[in-house]
Amino acid sequence: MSVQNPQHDVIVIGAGITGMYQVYLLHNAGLRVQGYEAGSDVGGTWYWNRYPGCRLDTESYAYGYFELKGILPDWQWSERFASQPELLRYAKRAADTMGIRPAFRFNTRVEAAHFDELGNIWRLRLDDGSETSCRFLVSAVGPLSATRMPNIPGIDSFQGVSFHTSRWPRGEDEGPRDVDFTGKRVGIIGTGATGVQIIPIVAAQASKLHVFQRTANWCIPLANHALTPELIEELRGDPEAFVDFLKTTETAFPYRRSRKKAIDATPLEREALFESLYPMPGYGLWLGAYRDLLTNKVSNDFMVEFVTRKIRERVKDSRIAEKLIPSDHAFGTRRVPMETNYYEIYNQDNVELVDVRQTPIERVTPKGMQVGDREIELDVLIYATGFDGVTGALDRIDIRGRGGIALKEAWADGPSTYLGVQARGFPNFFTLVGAHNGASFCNIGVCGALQVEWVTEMLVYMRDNRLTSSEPVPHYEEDWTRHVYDVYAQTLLADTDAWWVRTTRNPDGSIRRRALIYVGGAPDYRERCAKVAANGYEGFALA
Ligand code: NA7
Repeated sequence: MSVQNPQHDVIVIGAGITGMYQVYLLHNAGLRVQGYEAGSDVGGTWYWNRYPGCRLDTESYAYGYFELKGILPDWQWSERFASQPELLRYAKRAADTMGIRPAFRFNTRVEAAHFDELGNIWRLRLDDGSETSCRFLVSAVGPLSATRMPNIPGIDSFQGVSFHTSRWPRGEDEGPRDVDFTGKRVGIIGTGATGVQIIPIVAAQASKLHVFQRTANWCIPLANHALTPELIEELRGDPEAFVDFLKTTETAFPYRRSRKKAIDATPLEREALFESLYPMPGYGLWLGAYRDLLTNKVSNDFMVEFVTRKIRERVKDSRIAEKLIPSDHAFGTRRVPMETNYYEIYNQDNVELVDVRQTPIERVTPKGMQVGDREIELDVLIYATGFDGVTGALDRIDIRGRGGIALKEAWADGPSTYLGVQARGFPNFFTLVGAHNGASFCNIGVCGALQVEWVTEMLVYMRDNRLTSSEPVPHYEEDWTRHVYDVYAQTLLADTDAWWVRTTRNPDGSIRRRALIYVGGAPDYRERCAKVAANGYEGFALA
């Protein structure tokens, strides 16, 4: 392999919606681009997560960038919050329309990517043992794709059926393979967004469902409903204008926070606003209420008091209700799971909430779960235990930059990046919807695509100006990284564990949390990126 001539101009890892769009735009720009994808087809999140109940918690018509931008002009969403089969159909149709499948190699995992300093190229090793190379390496591996199995002794000894929600057995079409829970004793570990989606579905079928909860979450109603073209028109209007509106909101969800602070409202005003938002579809309560929700504990407590009351109203047994009320984090400081009849299932005789914070799981046994001195017998055990968030998928690839430094080591104390796009020591390596960039705490359908467009423009600029190397200037990276951590520290999120935080213990026992996302708002982020581009990619050393 010639050092000067890599096999490809650009390699994109991942064929989720972001990676698909990246390959499409780079190919259209005339670059030689190759994609690799571990799955057998496109779709990313919607390819892997096929558990029953899996669906969007973003409004479909706000998430569907390919439809909004005219790539799929005739696409018709059937529900306000689309289900996984519909989303996978959407991704596949978009792939067909963009014609990007031939540019991808499927069933292929990138195992290693090493930067060759002499040749200024990235050399990749694939899981079939073959090697390839590129000038620019773009990660589109997704912030929630590295499945996390819990470290519970005896996991392999279980003799029933068990799987992680994001490795659900695949059906022949776009959906999950049917697993019949009728008459079965089922255990589900985890009560995050995934657990809260699947639990009511299993509860409707199983003879007995044990929900193993470690941390209660603040859940609010999804209020999903069917959509017609007329309703979409009414809710959204002109697609172009709608994208422009989404770009002005903090997270590209179709909500704008009230300009008012909760502490400045009267109790009656607050109650009226919360009551009006609670039954509404989507994230109004989290993203559309008072603007000091995530910065002022007193204001947050008003919301906590309100949602607490709702949980108590919905769960009949007060002892169970108290267990379902979070006691360790403020409202909205972790992803708020969106639920459909979630709290009501705890009124059913066939459902038991097992508080594994109070009585920890000892081990998985051949017959079920040992919790304290009790063995709970199960036929099916479902791990809704989440992901190694944001950096997890990159940690699983042996990525080495200048001097053979591993990315995982370079980021051992938390990511250090410039704009969340590039990191010093890893020239020509770009991360989409990755650590510290504004697309990772956002409606990824839109923010991921906007980031793809920005990266495309940068790579085209480099090509047109005969530039073959890009790497952050140290002090720009330091300033950005400090800014990311500072902004995070000013919010109530800073005191809470979530998939977007890396939590470690200092030698003195104190807890250290490093944010993996940027919470300064998507408009702020894009404005910074646009300014950097307008100034000839200021802060990137281009050569
Ligand atoms: P999450 O939100 O990370 O939730 C994982 C859940 O699994 C959470 O309740 C965890 O409890 C629980 N968990 C993990 N390990 C264990 C062990 N060992 N014992 C008991 N419970 C455990 O992942 P999701 O898949 O639900 O959602 C991810 C995102 O996807 C979501 O935010 C949306 O953006 C889409 P913990 O809270 O850690 O105590």
